Amino acid sequence: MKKLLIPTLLAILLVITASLLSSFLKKPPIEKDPIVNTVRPGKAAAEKNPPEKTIEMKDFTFIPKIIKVNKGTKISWINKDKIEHSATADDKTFDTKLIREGNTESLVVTKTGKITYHCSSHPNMTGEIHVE
Ligand SMILES: [Cu+2]
Repeated sequence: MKKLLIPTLLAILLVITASLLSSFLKKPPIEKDPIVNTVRPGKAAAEKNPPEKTIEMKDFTFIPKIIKVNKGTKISWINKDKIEHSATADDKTFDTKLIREGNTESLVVTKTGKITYHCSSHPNMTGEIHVE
């Protein structure tokens, strides 16, 4: 009888462990926080319509030359010169490529910090974006 005790105890322990484990694994997923669900559509909408800033390319100048924006802002460059200009980040993180007269190129800034940029055709044509 004594010889059977240990294997029996082990078997019981195994059954308990297994049932605990399976009940843990079968646990339904935690219900989604309703706050998250109500926030989500608004957040998605905000991403679709981010705040916007427009920079003109006029007379070989970015106007305004320096802008301060919040992270997530959409920045658009519109070329008002007859000659093509680009907005090319000095560190190459972005490049609108050459923009023709009357055309616009946009991007959304996703990182904070200072971005300096220039026109690829006219290196003296420079601008700065300060992202907060
Ligand atoms: Cu240019």
